Formats: sequence, structure tokens, C-alpha cells
Amino acid sequence: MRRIFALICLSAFAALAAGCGAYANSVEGDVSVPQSNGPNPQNLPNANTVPKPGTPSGYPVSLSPVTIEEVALGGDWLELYNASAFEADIGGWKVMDAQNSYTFPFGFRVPANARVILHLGVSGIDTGAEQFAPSFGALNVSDGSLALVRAGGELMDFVQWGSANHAFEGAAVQVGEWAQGDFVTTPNQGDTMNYDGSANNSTAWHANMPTPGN
Ligand SMILES: [Ca+2]
Repeated sequence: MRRIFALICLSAFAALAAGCGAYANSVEGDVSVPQSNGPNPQNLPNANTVPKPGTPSGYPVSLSPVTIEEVALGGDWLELYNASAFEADIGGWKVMDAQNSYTFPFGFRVPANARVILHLGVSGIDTGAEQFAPSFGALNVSDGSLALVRAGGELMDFVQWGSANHAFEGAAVQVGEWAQGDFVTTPNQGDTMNYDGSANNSTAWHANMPTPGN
């Protein structure tokens, strides 16, 4: 009796396996998987040469691949950093303070692990590494805030200095990008505010010598 039962189980399993195989064939059809590093006439991804995603090198605490990394209050520029291992399209994203807004041009991309400087209040030649926002008013040196907002209006990053309750603080707290009432101590003249990526609050910001572009 036990042997018969085992036989039934085996044949049921065999039928199931055959069924699975037939299904797989119907999905894959006649497509053959490239086998070597050689020419790939079917132009299919070659399992041997397609790079595998590595360990993410991005900032672990931020929801955005691109963050505000450095702010020069007196010099009126700021730096965004793509900390991820992938190119980021930030076309339509806005840098905003209480009075001003700058929108990155359509299709603007930041390569993986690269930075872009946004110059405020001055004109210049826009490149992949530097953008100019001539109509953006001077940042408030003693206290203020800056927000990075995605094209759909979603707040992606935020920093606030000198005192609390500046523009966008509520939205930043709501999405976990800032702590309520928190602010960065205003740096000494000549220093910039630098973000180290360790937290979504003022403890991750430090006054330092300017490092535009790196
Ligand atoms: Ca920098």
C-alpha cells in the first residue's frame, strides 16, 4: 500500500514537472541564451558581459539618489551630489528657497557619483557640471532653508540653517528628510555647509572649506 502511494506521488510529480517544462518552453519560444563573450548577433543582453549591480553606494538615509551636498551662503552657490551608482535624470527638479526657484532643464542628468554646481544670481554657460540661475536671489547668510523638489512636487531633500521654521520644513519633516525644529549652525564667513550623508538632520552637516565640484 505504501509503495503504491509512493508511486502515485512520483507520477504526480513527473506530470507536474512536465507541465512546468512545457510552460517554460511556451514562454521562451525559440530564443537562445548567448553563451559566450563573443559577438551577439541577436543583440540580446549577454549574461556573461552585462554588469551586475554592485552594493549601493548611495546615502542610505535619503529617499533621493541626488542630495544637496554643499551650500555656500556668502558665495551663493550650492552643490548637488548623485551618491548612487546610477545616472540620475533631474530634469524638471527644482531648487527652492522661500522666495526663489530654479528648475533644471528637461533631460538634465547627473552621472553616477558626480556633482553639479548651481550658481545663484549670476549668469554663465550651462554645462553638465555647472548650471546658472541668474534670477535666483542671494541666500540669506544668517538663517534660511533650501529644498530640492522633484518634478511632481515631491520634496527630495532639505537643509535649514541659523534657526527653525523656514520654508519647506513641514514638508521635509513629513517625508523624513528633516527633524522638526532642527537647524544647522550658520558657518563662519568663507566656510560652506557640507553634508556627509549620515543622517537626515543637522548632525550630518558640517562647516568646512569650500569644495565645489568634489
Ligand atoms: Ca563639495
